[in-house]
Amino acid sequence: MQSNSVTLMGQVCSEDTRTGVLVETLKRSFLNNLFYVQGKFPGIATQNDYYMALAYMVRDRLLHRWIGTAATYTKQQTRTVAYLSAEFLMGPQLGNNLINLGIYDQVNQAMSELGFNLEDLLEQEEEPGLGNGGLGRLAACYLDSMATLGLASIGYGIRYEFGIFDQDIRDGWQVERTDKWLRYGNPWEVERPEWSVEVKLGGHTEHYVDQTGRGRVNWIPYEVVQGIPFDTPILGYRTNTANTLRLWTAQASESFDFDAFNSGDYLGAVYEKMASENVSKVLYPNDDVSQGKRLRLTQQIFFVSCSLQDMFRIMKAQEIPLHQFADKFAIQLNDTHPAIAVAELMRLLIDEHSMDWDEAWGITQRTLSYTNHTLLPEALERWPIDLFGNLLPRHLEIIYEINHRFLDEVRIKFPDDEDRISRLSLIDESGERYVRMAHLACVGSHAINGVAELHTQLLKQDVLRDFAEMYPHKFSNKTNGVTPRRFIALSNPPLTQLITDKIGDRWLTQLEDLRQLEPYAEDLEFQHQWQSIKRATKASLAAYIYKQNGISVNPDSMFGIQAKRIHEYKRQHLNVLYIITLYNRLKANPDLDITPRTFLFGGKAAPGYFMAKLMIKLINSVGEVVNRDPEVRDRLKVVFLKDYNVKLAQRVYPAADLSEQISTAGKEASGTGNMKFALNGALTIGTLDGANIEIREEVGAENFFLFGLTAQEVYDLRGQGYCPRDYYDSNPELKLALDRINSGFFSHGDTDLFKPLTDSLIYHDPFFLLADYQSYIEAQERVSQLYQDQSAWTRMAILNVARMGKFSSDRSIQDYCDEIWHVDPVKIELSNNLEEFF
Ligand code: GFP
Repeated sequence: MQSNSVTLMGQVCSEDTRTGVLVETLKRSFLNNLFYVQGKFPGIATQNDYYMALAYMVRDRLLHRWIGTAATYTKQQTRTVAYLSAEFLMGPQLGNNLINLGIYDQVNQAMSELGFNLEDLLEQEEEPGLGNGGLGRLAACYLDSMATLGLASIGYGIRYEFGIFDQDIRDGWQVERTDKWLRYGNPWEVERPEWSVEVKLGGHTEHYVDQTGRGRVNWIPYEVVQGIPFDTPILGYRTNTANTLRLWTAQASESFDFDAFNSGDYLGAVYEKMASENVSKVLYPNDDVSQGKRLRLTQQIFFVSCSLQDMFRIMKAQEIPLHQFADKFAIQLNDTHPAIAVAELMRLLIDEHSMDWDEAWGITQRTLSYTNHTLLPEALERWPIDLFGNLLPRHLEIIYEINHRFLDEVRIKFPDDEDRISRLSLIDESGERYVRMAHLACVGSHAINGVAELHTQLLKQDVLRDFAEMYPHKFSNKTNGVTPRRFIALSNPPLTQLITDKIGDRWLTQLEDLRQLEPYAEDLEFQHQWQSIKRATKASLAAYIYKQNGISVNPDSMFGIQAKRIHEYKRQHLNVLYIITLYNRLKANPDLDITPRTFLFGGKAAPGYFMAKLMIKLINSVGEVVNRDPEVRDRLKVVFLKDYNVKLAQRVYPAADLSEQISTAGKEASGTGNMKFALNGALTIGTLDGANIEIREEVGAENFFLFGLTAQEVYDLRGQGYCPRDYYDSNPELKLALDRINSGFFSHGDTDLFKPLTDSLIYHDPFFLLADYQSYIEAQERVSQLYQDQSAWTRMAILNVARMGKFSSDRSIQDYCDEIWHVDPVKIELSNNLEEFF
C-alpha cells in the first residue's frame, strides 16, 4: 500500500495534493490545476479547461513516478532500450493513465462529487495521431509493455505538428482535413529545451590528415536544424516504472540564421527559419509514393541524429565511457524509417568522437537491431543517390565504405557470384542508382526480425533471402502483440469485470491466465452474462452510429467489422462483393431467411492512393442503396465509420461479433487488429496470413472461419499465369456482383465510376479476390449459420478469448528482451521523501 503522507523538508505532511490518491486530495488537486495552471474558474472554464485540469492532476502523479524512475536509472546506469520509430500512435492518454495508476474509481468519484462526468472529460481528449496504422500502434503497445515489465526504455520519434489527417466523408468520398491536435495544448508533455541538439544537413565534406597522421573528415553543412525534445511519461500498469517517450520538434538553429540577420536579410532569415521548422510539421501518410521526397529523408535523419546525440549526452551525464555504448543502449529500428542510424552512429563515433572504424563498427552492430514490417516491395524504402548525397554527403561516404567492406565479406563467403553481389549491395545499380535502406539496416544490425511466423519465413525465403543466406544467425521471429490494458481493461470494462470475477485480475499482466476461462465456455449462465455484455457494447456502438451517420442499426444483427487502413491487399472490396452477393440474393428472393447482418468498415486511405479512395466510395455507395432498399427490410446494413483512430477503435473492438481479417495470404505481415478483436470476443473470418495463422493455431481450427488460398498457392497460381476473368466467367454470383457495380446500379447510373476497380479485378486482380471469392462466400455462410445458434457462438467466443494469451505485447517484449536486447527489469521504489533527491 502506498503511504498517504509526504515528507517535505523534514516535515511529515498529510497526503500531498500533488501526488495523493484519496478522493478529497484528488478534488483539491483538480481545483488547484484549474485555478493555478489553467487560470480559470467554473464561471468561465470550458469543457477543455476541465479536461486539462484533470490531465494535469494525473500528470503530477505520473511525474512523481517518473522522477523516481529516472533517478534510479541514473544511479544504477541501467541498460536501456531505445525504440526508434517514425510513428507512435499513442491514443488518448487520460483513461489509460487512470487505469495504469489504479485510480480510475477514485477519480470517477472525485469528479462526480464535483459535478462532472468522467466519461465526458475523457471524451474531450484529442488524441495525438502520430502514426498511420499498425506500425505506429505497435510501437505504442510496446512502450506500455516495457514500462509494465519494468524495463528501462525510451521511445524516440518526431513530434509532428500535424499528425495523420482527420477523415471526413462527403458524398461518399474521403476528404482529408489537417489534424490540429496541438491546438489547445498538450498537457502530457514536458519541454526540455536544455537538451536541444543540432542536426547538420546538406553541404560538403573536406578530408584532411590531422597532426597524428590520421585521416579526418570535416562536414561543412549547408544548414543546421535544432531539435527540441518533448517528453511524455509512459507509466506501466500498476508499477512505479514511468519511462519516457521523447519526441523531437524542429526549430531553426541560431547558429545558421545569425549571419543573415546580421547582413540585414531579415526576411530571408525568417524564411530559412520557417523552412527548418517544416521538418517536424507533418506526418507522411502511408502508401504515398514516398520515394524521392527530400523532406521525408530529412525527417528521418533529424529524429535519428537527435536521438543518438541524446544517448551520447546520457552516457556523458552518467560518466559511462563511449566504448561501452552497446552495453548501455539496445537500439531497435522500427522498420527502415530510422535505418539511417547505421551511418549516423558511425559518423558520430568516428568523426565526432575520433573512434577508429573497426571499433565503431563493432559498437554499431552490437547496438542496433531491425524489425521489418512489410513484404510489399513498393514499401521498401530506397533513396536516389543524388538526393541522398545532396542532403547527407558524409553519410553517403560512410555507406560506400560500409558497402565496400560488406561486399568483400560476401565475396569471401560466396566467391564468383557477381549476381549475388549486385543483389546484396547497399546501392541498387540496376537503373537509376538508389541507397537501399533495408540493406543498410540488415548489414548494420546484429538482429533482424519479422513480426509473425509466416512473415519471418517469407522474409527469409524472399525479400531478404540473400541476407538470410549471408547471416542466418541474425534472423528471428517476434510475433506482434497488443496491450490488454488499453484494449480490454480500458475499452471494455464490463468484460474485464466479468473475467476478473471468475479468474481474478492477474490476467491483465499474465494474459495466459485467460486459459482459466475455458471451463466456463459451456456454462450457460456465464454465456448469458457474456452475451448481455456484448449486446450492451453493440447497443452503445449503434447509438454512436446513429449520431454520426444517421443510420439506425439493429444491435441484435451480427456486427461484422473490418477496421484498418484501406488498401487493396487488405481487400475491403472482397467484403463488399459479399455484401452485394447477399443483396442480390435478397432481391431475387425477398423472403430468403438470412442472418441479419450489419457490415461495418473503418479506416483511412492514403491521400494519394486512388484505388483505396475509390474503395471507400464503393462501400458508401453500396451502403446508400442497401440501407434504403425497403425489400431488404433492415436485414443488411452497411456503415462506414469515418475518422477511424485509436479512440474509435476502443469503441469498435468490444462491439464486434465477427472480425474480418481477409488479406491476400502472404501480404499482411502480422496484423494486430486481428488480436484486439479476438481478445474482445469476436470470432475471426480470415485467411492464412500474418498472425491469423498463429491465432488459429491457438484458438483451435474449429473456432476460426478459414478461407482462401495459402501464400504458397497464391505464389503458384501467379506462376501459372492467373486469369481472374475465368473466375468471373464461371461463377454466376460473382459475375452478377461485379456486373451490378459496373451497371451503375450503385452510382446513380454512372457506369464509369467504379470501372478502374472492377477492371482491375477482372483483368489483373493483383490481390486474388476473384480466386478467393467462392471460398470466402462459403466461409461467410458457415458464419451465418453458427450465429443462429447463440449458445454455440458464445461458447466459441469464450474459447477464443481464453486462448489469446500469447498475443499480449508483454510476451512480445519478453521475447525481444530474451533474444535481442538482453535487458533486465529494474525495480522502482516510490518515495514520498522528496529530500531524497537532493
Ligand atoms: C504494418 C503491417 C502489419 C503489422 C504492423 C505492425 O502495419 O501487418 O501488424 O505493421 O507490425 F502491415 P500497418 O502500418 O500496415 O497497419
